Amino acid sequence: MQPSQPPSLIENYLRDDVKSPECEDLLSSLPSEEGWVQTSLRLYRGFWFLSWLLNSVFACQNQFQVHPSDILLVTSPKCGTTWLKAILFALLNHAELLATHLPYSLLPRSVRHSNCKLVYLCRNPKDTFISMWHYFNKFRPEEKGQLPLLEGLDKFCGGISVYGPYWDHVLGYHKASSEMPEKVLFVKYEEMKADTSVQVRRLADFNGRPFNEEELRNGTVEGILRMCSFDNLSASEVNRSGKLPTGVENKRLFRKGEVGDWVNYMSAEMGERIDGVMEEKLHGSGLKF
Ligand code: PAP
Repeated sequence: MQPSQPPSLIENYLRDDVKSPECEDLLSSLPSEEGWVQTSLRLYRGFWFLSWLLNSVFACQNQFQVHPSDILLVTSPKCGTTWLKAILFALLNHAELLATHLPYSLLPRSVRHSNCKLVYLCRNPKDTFISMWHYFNKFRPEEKGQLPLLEGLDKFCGGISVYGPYWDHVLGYHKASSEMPEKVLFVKYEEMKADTSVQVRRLADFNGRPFNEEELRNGTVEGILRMCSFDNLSASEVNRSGKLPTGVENKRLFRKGEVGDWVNYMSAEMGERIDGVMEEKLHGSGLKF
């Protein structure tokens, strides 16, 4: 007999019935919306989740115990997790690194109340939206075709995206970083692209392991930049042919890695719609994209 395999991420995207009896009642009481692929999204404490992932969210909230020396990488989907994970992995001398998309308000208690550090990476919402649209289209069944871009835009601007509303995700960590800068480092993808070297040194300082004179002289920073560059990571064998434990092919995580790619897909008016929503939602926060 074949041991039963857990469903792959792709299979999960196509089914809606992965629930434990314990949370079935809770799940069915949550507001629901049609998702970007095939399965529905559920609104849980102000954020939209893939139905089949909520079990793991509950388990993580209830059981995850962080170690005070842990560093957690947090992102909203498609903001550059893969890139920053590689950089932090190099900075931490190849230590295991935890990464999550959970909103700040839904982080396990042990994370919020311990001395562990969080690095939060966000990205211009227009590029995030386009990256997300491409990514989820890859999981849609052939008969459904691509999600029409305008339909995706309506969802994104209405806050209905995985771990969205996007603005609430970003605002949660922006506020936490303003209040506890020693605990939460707030980083923008665009700043990383503009001067990766400066940001890598900022990350090292935040992690409490600044580069020493010798490392600065012998090109350690430049080595990390080269190793973690889009070209190098996307060309590596493991990323061309490997898969994540979820079943997603690593190559799906590398598309273009550029700033401003949204102009190749959206009209100026569509871009202004996202700008308008973000301006309204971020008003008074001091955060701008
Ligand atoms: P995830 O949410 O599925 O984990 P994540 O890694 O956060 O995805 O984001 C993927 C984006 O980061 C892709 O952007 P794009 O669709 O606009 O191209 C991907 O190309 C980009 N990316 C991946 N690696 C790098 C890198 N080394 N440098 C810059 N951007 C990168």
